[in-house]
Amino acid sequence: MPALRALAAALSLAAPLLLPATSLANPAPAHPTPVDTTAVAPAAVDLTTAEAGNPFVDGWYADPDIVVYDDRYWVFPTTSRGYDEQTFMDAFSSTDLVHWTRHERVLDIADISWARRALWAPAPIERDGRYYLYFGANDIQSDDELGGIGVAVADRPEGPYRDAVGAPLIDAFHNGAQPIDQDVFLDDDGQAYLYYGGHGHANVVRLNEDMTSLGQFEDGSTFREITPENYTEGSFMFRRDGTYYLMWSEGGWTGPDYSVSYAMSDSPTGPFERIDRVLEQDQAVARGSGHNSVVNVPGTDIWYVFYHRRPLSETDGNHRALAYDRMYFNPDGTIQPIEMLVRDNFDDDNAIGWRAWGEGGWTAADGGYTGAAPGGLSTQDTAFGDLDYAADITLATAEAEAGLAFRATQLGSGAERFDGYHATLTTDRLTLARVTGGESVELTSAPVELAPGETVRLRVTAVGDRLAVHLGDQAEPSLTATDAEHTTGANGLRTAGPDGADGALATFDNVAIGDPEGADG
Ligand code: FUB
Repeated sequence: MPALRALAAALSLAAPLLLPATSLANPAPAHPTPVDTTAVAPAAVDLTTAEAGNPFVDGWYADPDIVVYDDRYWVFPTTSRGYDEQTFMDAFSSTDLVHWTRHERVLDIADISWARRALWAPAPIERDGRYYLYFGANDIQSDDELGGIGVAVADRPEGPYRDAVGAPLIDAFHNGAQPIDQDVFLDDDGQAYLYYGGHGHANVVRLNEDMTSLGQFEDGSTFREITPENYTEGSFMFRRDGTYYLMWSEGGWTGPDYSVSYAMSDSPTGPFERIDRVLEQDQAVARGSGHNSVVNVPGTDIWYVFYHRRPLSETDGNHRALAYDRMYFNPDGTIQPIEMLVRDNFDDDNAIGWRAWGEGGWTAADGGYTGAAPGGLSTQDTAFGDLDYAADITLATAEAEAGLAFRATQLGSGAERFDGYHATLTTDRLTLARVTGGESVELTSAPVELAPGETVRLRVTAVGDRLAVHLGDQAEPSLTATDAEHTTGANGLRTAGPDGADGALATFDNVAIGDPEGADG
């Protein structure tokens, strides 16, 4: 990887400082070797989060349930629209959790005689070569209404799924549980279970081997209440090292505080005592994080949690997007709090979640994100105050400038199209500037020597009023400033070019922003 050749580490240095080339190298690619799509098991994908960016697919979706079928990961979500428009379900598949293929309308109410609306929370499972998809429909509020939990079946993961029964499998309230939000779980002994329930109550039922009829427990009962403390809906069951984990959502799904908690048990039927909340909103990243599922990468102890969340600037309850993050366990089996990381390496050749401002076009291709003349800004929907923000930057021309915008507000409003700060590189200068009312004012700068086509990692830390800019992996900042004018806002990528410039100005890669742990501000 080409490197920055020299840098004057601070304005006070008269001569440029020579840096070791290795200090400016891009971080090693986070992705494992390419996926062999002929394999029968998926690649052992080992990622810290959706490193190609969350949301990992485009569109409003919710309640994602992930399953592994042969060499592919499959995600089946709810279509997040008004109830009357929730009449079909799409699915997404991937071999590497990076590149996703959309499979449209794998299930449609046209193929379910009793379903009218509110097609919710698909739960997939394969048994004996047949693919089952459990779903809720009609959002019934009483036993007088037609609807509940149904099951559809297909010969292939991508469907089409057809109603297997011709009627709901569960069509009434039992133990106070609304028949919605099912999850299907097949235990090692061959016994399958459905966990389900809304309106604050959860039940578990046994499924017979045909997967399309309900069994009974030893005591002759069909519906066993397992409601844990704080339960709202969205139950999910998985097993690790012989322990059964029940996860569920708490709070209201349209609100910011929707969240995920869990219990552990020696038995698939509980009791399930609430241990802790593990996933919730982050004021800097997203709100309403909930209704999750979990996948274990086969043959490993790598686990991911898939969930939906609401971007910070969205207020419509149905504006829910799909995300995943890594899930880690403590030695005693308890689950560590899940961190919603913000990364984008553009390896999926898209920029979902980014919004461009200004006239310059932005293109995600060849694993990078390129801003074109006349320049502009592209932001993520975040609100970081204290932050540690970095990206690899490659200037396309000797006249281009490119950098990181942070604590950006008033987006699209002024000549600079935001208020906030930016750290910007040209081929001969590194500048830290404050933007207010569309006017950019330099706080500090230093000379650099950078050639078009060279890639350098630019990193900004901000802790309160202490701002610092680093080049490469240098411990000591190249620029520092103290400024308290802007306290929080979005992170963005910024380009500018001379009048009359044409074409690409700069390409960005490996974007990462988070809390400034250990940042020296
Ligand atoms: O997406 C429809 C409903 O919203 C789900 O069934 C609930 O869990 C909530 O996520």
